[in-house]
Amino acid sequence: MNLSTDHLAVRTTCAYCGVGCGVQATPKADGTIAIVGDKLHPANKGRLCVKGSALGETVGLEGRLLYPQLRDADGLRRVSWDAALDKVADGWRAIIAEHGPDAVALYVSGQLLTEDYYVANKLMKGYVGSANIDTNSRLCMSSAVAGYKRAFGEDLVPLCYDDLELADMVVLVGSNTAWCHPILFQRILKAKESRPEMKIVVIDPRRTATCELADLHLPVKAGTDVWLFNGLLSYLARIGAVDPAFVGHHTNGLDAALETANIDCSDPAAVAKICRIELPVLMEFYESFAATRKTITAFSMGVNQSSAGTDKVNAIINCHLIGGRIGKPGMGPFSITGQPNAMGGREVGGLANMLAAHMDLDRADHREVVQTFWDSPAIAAKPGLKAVDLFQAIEAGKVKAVWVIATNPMVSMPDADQVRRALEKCELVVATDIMQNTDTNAYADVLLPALGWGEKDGTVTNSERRVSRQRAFLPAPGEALPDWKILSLFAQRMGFGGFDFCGAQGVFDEHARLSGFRNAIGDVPRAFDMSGLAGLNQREYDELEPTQWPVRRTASGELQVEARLFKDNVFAHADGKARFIATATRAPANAICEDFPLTLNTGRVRDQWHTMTRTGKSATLADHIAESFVDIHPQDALLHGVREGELARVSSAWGAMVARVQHGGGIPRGSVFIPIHWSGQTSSDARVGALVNPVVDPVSGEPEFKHTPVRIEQFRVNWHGFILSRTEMSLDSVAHWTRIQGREFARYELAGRNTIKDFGGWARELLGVADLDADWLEYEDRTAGVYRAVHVVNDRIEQCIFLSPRQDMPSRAWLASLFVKQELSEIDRVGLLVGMPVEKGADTGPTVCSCFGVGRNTICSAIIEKDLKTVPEVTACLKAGGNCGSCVPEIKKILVQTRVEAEEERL
Ligand SMILES: Nc1nc2c(c(=O)[nH]1)N[C@H]1C(S)=C(S)[C@@H](COP(=O)(O)OP(=O)(O)OC[C@H]3O[C@@H](n4cnc5c(=O)[nH]c(N)nc54)[C@H](O)[C@@H]3O)O[C@H]1N2
Ligand SMILES: Nc1nc2c(c(=O)[nH]1)N[C@H]1C(S)=C(S)[C@@H](COP(=O)(O)OP(=O)(O)OC[C@H]3O[C@@H](n4cnc5c(=O)[nH]c(N)nc54)[C@H](O)[C@@H]3O)O[C@H]1N2
Ligand code: SF4
Ligand SMILES: [Mo]
Repeated sequence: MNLSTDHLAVRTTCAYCGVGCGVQATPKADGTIAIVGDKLHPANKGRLCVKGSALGETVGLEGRLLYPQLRDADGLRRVSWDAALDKVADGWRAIIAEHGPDAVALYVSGQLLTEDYYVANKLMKGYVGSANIDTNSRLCMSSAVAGYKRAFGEDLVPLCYDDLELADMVVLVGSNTAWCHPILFQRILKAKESRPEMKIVVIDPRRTATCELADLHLPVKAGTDVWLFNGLLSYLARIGAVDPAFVGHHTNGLDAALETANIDCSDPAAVAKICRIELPVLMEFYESFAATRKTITAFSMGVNQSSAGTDKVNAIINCHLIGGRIGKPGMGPFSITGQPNAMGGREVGGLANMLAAHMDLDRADHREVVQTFWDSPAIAAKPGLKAVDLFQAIEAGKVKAVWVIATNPMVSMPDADQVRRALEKCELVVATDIMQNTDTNAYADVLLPALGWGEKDGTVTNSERRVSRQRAFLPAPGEALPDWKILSLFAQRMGFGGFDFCGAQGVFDEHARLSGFRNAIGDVPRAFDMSGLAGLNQREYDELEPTQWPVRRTASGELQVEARLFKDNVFAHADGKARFIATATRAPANAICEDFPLTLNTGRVRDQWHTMTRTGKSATLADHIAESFVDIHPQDALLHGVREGELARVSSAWGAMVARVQHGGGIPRGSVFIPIHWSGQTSSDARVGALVNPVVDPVSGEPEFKHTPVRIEQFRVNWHGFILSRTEMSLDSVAHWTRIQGREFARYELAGRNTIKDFGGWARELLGVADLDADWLEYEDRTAGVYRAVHVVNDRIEQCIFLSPRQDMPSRAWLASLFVKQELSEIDRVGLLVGMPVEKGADTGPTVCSCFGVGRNTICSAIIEKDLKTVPEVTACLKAGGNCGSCVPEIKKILVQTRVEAEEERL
């Protein structure tokens, strides 16, 4: 019998980052999903990073929100779609009637498909008649959008990915590309392998994994990028590295920008001092930039998420304009987008200050175009509330209903405890999500179930303006519906016409038509033009190949695509010219002080996605970094009385959290780094958003996520411990816990403040093992305060618990390996009692290569025993690093460390 399911393979697009890799998903006969990279997709050409490779582990229905629910005094209860949507529509109608359309709001997400996003925007701006729709892209891309608009007149990312391979120098600013955009990073590395003279520069206060393979790292002092790039502009002008023809014919404003830059950035020595970069390193960067025509400056959240974010973006663009490094292959300022559809959101005008199809809210002619096209009863005439202002207006009672879609603001907003206060106060909170339990859903009055990745259909646009199809390969679970459909059903209930779409294809068609509708009114045509994709029928839409915009049809019907913008040096401002923007330097909004002497920097880790509602389901992805941590310089740790491996409480003027102290080796003195991923679902108190300063950039409204003054102190506990359990636990009684997904079990890291008198009784109660006849192995050393117990059912390990006053606990990797065994051996039982593996090599150490599950100990032993010297040798020996390559920078670091340590031992 032929059990092959290859004929079921569906080509779709990854659910995660803005690289937008093509994925081929094949449902298997055993119910699992095989995931491989799509060789035909131009973004990744068959490669996938570890998150993409693990997509199959995240599509299960555990924890899914499957039915509409309403909250009443007794909690949530399941209701019909009709009842749920009536509740929302009645609520909105009453609030609008009494308080006007600005008393309601949508808060949406760059993880919506373009079709969903389009309908949300049309609903608010054209029918409700308010621009109170903002998106989590405010927290992400809004500074880049504002910077591009100021410079070019339209939000246009001029490059394509191929340019990264054509460049002679790639400058990565505030971007941990190796971890956050792994496939782009690998494309850059591959290019460098074949052209070693290609230079990679990283500008980041931390020495990140991205730095491991860079030629030059500028550990810029957080928040000082404007000084750095103003200094570069000043230097380029001074040495005559200027393209006078380009500047003269195609730009405005150089003199003013230079004058501003020269105020405090004309002396490289002074810039070096402010930016805390050694002068020779700074000069090497300046000289290389001047000498290299084909230069790309790619930037991400270290630039955007700042109270000077928009100025940082323009300071970078200025340096490209002065030498005409734009519009040609291999050069330009490149904003790397975060979410899978950050760009689609920009196309439909998802931000509160934008109109659809790259048109402007504040232009009457644009409003007229959009309203005419929509034939809508209203058109929002003034910008709506930006994310931070929106939640403040909710708390102040000005906005009385909010509908949150595909984002988790209780975790991801700055001053996240303020979001809680706002949601508690809000009259009507609606949340559309794919998961039942999220920190935000806990405050919703109405929960609406959406289709998730693998079930829904539509398009996303990646960082290089490439539109790709996400295609369904799984049946719709429960009563979940596509987001565009939920919004359309709601709109119809509100009595609005214009929402009877036949399907995602119908929405896409309308979006594509609007982009071409009276595109050239007034002045320069808008570059955002997808009119070439208008009129696709269902089959053509289903078969749509990844396509970049602008895309138009020639007179003979051929598709005409532009991979790069500004080839002819025509920009989108009315005069066709680009603008230099004068960017005056200013320090981050809140300075450190006696009470809060350290700067908190926040960001991502390699194997988790945002608030972990999806990646948190994968045991493969949990292996790399299991718990939240606070990375701190060893000298600062000493100064503040915290120790590596122990828990610390970090607090700011806004809130507090607890995480484990680590010395990652890449953090400068005076700052700490904490990842953003842990929520109330995965840990008792590791929500870093609660600490973050809600100050925003004055132009873009983007919060300063990378620069909050904090202090750190010991989090005192009496005991440490952990549990591995096949059943889920509730640990409210424990002072600090983190839940980590394992294979066939959940792991809980614990720390307690209580004094345990009766270990056995306490452990049995916590694990719920009341039966005294249960197969229960136990060891207790009262005086040392050490306790361990194992609950065995049918010779398989069911649960285990280990407690100690110190951090001297057995290897979790070893214990995890026992959970996949059908039967425990005698040697395993002995090991469990003595608290360590009896067999050599059983403890593989923390996972480095998630794809092949290779641990650090295994890699270190192989390096010593087999005398391995290079990453390819490690890969040949252990496979580690041979699939997605995301761990290559870490293997390289381990190689260096292990060989240095071995050498020291030999001497
Ligand atoms: N693994 C993983 N990948 C992701 C995501 C994820 O959750 N997990 N999320 C996606 C999303 S939505 C986004 S927006 C992107 C974000 O991608 P990145 O922007 O690459 O990621 P971050 O870790 O937020 O921050 C980048 C770096 O900015 C540095 N930085 C902090 N302050 C400054 C500064 O003042 N100047 C400079 N030059 N650098 C500074 C930080 O030290 C950090 O290393 O990642 C996308 N990809
Ligand atoms: N401290 C700090 N905070 C940050 C950042 C930082 O660097 N530091 N970065 C910011 C950035 S750049 C970003 S992009 C945000 C991200 O922050 P969020 O958007 O809040 O994070 P996610 O976990 O991606 O939330 C997505 C939600 O949508 C749900 N979901 C998934 N698919 C679907 C779907 O198809 N339909 C619907 N309706 N729901 C779905 C998920 O279950 C999840 O609850 O975080 C921001 N917050
Ligand atoms: S780089 Fe990784 S997370 Fe990003 S789209 Fe590609 S496979 Fe997905
Ligand atoms: Mo983002």
